[in-house]
Amino acid sequence: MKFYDMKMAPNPRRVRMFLAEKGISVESVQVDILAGENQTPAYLAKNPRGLVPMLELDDGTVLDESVAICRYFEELHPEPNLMGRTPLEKAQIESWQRRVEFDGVGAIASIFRNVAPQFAGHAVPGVTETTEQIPALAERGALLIALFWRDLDARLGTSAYVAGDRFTIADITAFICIEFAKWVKSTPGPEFANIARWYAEVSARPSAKA
Ligand SMILES: N[C@@H](CCC(=O)N[C@@H](CS)C(=O)NCC(=O)O)C(=O)O
Repeated sequence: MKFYDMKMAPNPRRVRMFLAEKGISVESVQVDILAGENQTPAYLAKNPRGLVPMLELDDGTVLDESVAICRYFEELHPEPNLMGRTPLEKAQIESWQRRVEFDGVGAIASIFRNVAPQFAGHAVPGVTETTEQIPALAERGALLIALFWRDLDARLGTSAYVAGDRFTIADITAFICIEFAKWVKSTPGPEFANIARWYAEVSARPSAKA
């Protein structure tokens, strides 16, 4: 199998961190988005969405969503568990993971993709047609991320980790969200002490360097 990765990009990093937590190593191929390598005919033939990460299995089957790739490895290598054991725990972790992905990563992506000069005319990831940047979407992203930091801080004031009392995929998504927020200078401020406590702990994990 091959993992199509881009060292700098946030979504592939989520999967790398997940694999590092599990101690799994997979052959990887770097895809340079800025050079358009995700939009070559060869790449689009494998993954018509033109996105990274992508996992290609030995029989040619492709998985093209970060969390689906994580799910695949979770099923193959259940321990250490990152996606839940009981029906309730699985549902709770999924709920937090999705919430962080949509409300947090989505807001930062909305800022980044609508202001970063390198994505002018290419505001929507993967789309080969021209998609212009819309500054108002960046403004709304800034509004939404402020609400998200407030909510995440409240959560981490009553919970050791994002989805409960142990580290899970929801923490990986939230950690990558903060790393991504650095690119657009939208990280949570020092008033969010609970996020700061949690971020220091997660940053100290070896997988944070993946
Ligand atoms: N929901 C997807 C999002 C993937 C995504 O947006 N990937 C970005 C890199 S972080 C990408 O491929 N961008 C390609 C582009 O900008 O054309 C996932 O989590 O796998």
